[in-house]
Amino acid sequence: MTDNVKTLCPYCGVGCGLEVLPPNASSPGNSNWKVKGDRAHPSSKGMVCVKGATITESIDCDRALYPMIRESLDQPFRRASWDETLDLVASRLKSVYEKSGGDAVCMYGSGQMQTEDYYVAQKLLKGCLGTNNFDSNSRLCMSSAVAGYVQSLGSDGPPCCYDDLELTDCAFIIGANAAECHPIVFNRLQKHHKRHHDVKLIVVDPRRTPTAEVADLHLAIQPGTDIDLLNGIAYLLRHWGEIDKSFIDECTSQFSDFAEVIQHYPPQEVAKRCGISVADIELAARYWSQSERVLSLWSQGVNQSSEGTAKVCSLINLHLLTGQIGKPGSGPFSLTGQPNAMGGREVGGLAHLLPGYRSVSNDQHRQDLEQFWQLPPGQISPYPGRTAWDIITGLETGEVEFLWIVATNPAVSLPDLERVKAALSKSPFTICQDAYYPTETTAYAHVLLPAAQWGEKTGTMTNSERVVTLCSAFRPPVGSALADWDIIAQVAKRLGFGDKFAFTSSAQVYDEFVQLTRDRPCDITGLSHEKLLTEGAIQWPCPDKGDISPKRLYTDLRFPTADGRAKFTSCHSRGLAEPPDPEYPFVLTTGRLYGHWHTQTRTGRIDKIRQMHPEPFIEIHPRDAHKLGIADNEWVEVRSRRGIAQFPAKITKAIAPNTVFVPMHWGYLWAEKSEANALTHPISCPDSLQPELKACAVQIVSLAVKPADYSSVSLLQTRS
Ligand SMILES: Nc1nc2c(c(=O)[nH]1)N[C@H]1C(S)=C(S)[C@@H](COP(=O)(O)OP(=O)(O)OC[C@H]3O[C@@H](n4cnc5c(=O)[nH]c(N)nc54)[C@H](O)[C@@H]3O)O[C@H]1N2
Ligand SMILES: Nc1nc2c(c(=O)[nH]1)N[C@H]1C(S)=C(S)[C@@H](COP(=O)(O)OP(=O)(O)OC[C@H]3O[C@@H](n4cnc5c(=O)[nH]c(N)nc54)[C@H](O)[C@@H]3O)O[C@H]1N2
Ligand code: SF4
Ligand SMILES: [Mo]
Repeated sequence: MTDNVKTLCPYCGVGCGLEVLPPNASSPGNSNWKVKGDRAHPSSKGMVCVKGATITESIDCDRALYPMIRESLDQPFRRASWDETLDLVASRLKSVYEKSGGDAVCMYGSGQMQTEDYYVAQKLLKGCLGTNNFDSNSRLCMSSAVAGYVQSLGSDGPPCCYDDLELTDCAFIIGANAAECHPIVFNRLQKHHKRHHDVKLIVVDPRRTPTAEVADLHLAIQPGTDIDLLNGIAYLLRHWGEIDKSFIDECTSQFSDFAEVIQHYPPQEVAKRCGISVADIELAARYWSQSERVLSLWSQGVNQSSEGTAKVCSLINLHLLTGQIGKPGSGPFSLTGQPNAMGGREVGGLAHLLPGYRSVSNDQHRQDLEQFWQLPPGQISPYPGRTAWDIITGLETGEVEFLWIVATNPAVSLPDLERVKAALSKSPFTICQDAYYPTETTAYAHVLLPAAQWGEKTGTMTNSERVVTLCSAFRPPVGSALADWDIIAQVAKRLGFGDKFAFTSSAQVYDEFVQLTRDRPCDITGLSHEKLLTEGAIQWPCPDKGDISPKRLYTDLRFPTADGRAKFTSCHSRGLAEPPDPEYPFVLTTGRLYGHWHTQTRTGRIDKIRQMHPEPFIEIHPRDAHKLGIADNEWVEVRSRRGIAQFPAKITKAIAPNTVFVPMHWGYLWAEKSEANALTHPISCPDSLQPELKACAVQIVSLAVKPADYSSVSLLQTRS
């Protein structure tokens, strides 16, 4: 291939279009593929951040090249052929299924799978095997946003689009560090903010992040007090009469319950609970009331909480109270984390969902799927399958006997890691299907399946603003790696479902899937690989018949609920699941850095990015450091009820007092005793079942010097 190839950045949910340029024949020695932003892409208009710009530098480092198998975890892997490996996987799955039923089988996937990969997995697990035990790392990421949208608006699906970033009068960013985590979304917003002095930017975050740095108002609330703040703003708006009465009357339900709840949030009370001033709460409410168009943006500071869904609903309540939805420049806009977290939702990639924004608990929805997949009536289970954490507890009890992990690295990213690792060690049979080797999780696998990754397979992904982009292959897979959908389909064929998995290309998989979206909120019956290739990225809804759809959802102010009205879902604040106490006096929060992507399988192998973020660290407020007698760069041990970790201290006013911050990126392969999740707990939101990865109680002890046995390993250094 010699022409430039258009594709999508495979990192974050912003979904920037990329153009890949073939290695330059005229400059020998430079054999790398290069990328640049695709100016024609509607979401990013040619912009990229450091991660997108350096993506090709990692595509040949430490790849998983061949299938590998071993009898038990204490043995070395041996290379095997695809035939031998797939036969082993299929026969093991079959014997577990026959002995213990479908519920002993689990697949744990990822928002980094393409839509086609996801679809084939849903058809095999939820359809043919009749188990809903497919969950993905979106459980740790977007499931509170999904549950909140469904409860408040009747359906999942962010109603806004990126053009709203340039049309808003007030951006309310809560629990998101967009400058580092959604850089191109943030660029667009920041340009608009700079250009128009009357446009306001409010940031709610216990840390003074680069996002908060440029805000007109930074509300550095104590972790877990978001609902207090949101209800407090609602209290003031109502008190001042700054609410949209006709919108409330005509387009919403349950307002009186909400009015009752917010009465309990007067500003003095809220200020005390949140640890901010009354004046700042009033200013935030003023910005809301004085702005014609308010756009709120959120991510994990809201979702990763034991009251995540309630936080999302409380935020949407503010939009309903002020009629800030369904019009340009306004609305509640969740920023999706992974490149295809949205596609995963379309295709039903969580344990309670089915393709086409359907739910396993809905009789009609199951019937739709059973007919479409030509399965016997009653084949699909009406009960949600195991969530990510339930898979771990299922390994503990022995109920899970077959675990297939695809495109995620749970030995770093799940909470309470010691428990996770102990459970994985007990697993009778684990498959790790990854593009890289080793990862922290491959140590717990019996079978390694090498996956073709970005650039080596063609498929689709959907970004935060519902834009679907075709990610085209531009080079063959390394070694004998295969596309994820193909691997899953080959196992399905060996299980006797050949007629249902006779796909010969991912384009065929897509054609089948889109039929399942007909007349659903995420209707994409008008899309195909061919169309996306010739016309470029396209936003949904995109039906194959009827009018061109609007860029925004709910512009007619009708909502997909039973009565067509959006619902006020009133919630009281419950606070943190594990609040600090005298023994564990600090709240640990965790998150991301600009250059690194999650568990570093790619960014850890890129020099430029390693130089940007060479080592893990812990942020501590100067007041707390003083009390603990800790100087900048001194080593500390952080202990929670579940585990320990050690870091050099970074003493900074950027973190609120009583709160400390650790980045999530360092698993045990990259630095010793530096895992944020050694400390976190698995308690989750009762509605979304998303764990509270953003807060746990810890104590901090000075070590003064670097522990003698510490090594910031780096795979690259140890291997070269
Ligand atoms: N550079 C980079 N970008 C990424 C990723 C990456 O790994 N690296 N990953 C992608 C993915 S999958 C995701 S999900 C997104 C995540 O994107 P974000 O959610 O923006 O990122 P985080 O750093 O996890 O958390 C955001 C902020 O939540 C704050 N926070 C903690 N507790 C609370 C609280 O109780 N209330 C409030 N209001 N805020 C709180 C933290 O201080 C933190 O600054 O990023 C995506 N983009
Ligand atoms: N403490 C704490 N923990 C967190 C979070 C937090 O904020 N704090 N955030 C949570 C969130 S929001 C998320 S999204 C998760 C992310 O956590 P993970 O999903 O565990 O992180 P990644 O490093 O992105 O793992 C993706 C894996 O897929 C592999 N891969 C890449 N491309 C392909 C492909 O095409 N096919 C296959 N089969 N494999 C591929 C990569 O090599 C990598 O091993 O972490 C969660 N955990
Ligand atoms: S903003 Fe996100 S999608 Fe865009 S280049 Fe950066 S990591 Fe990739
Ligand atoms: Mo995420």
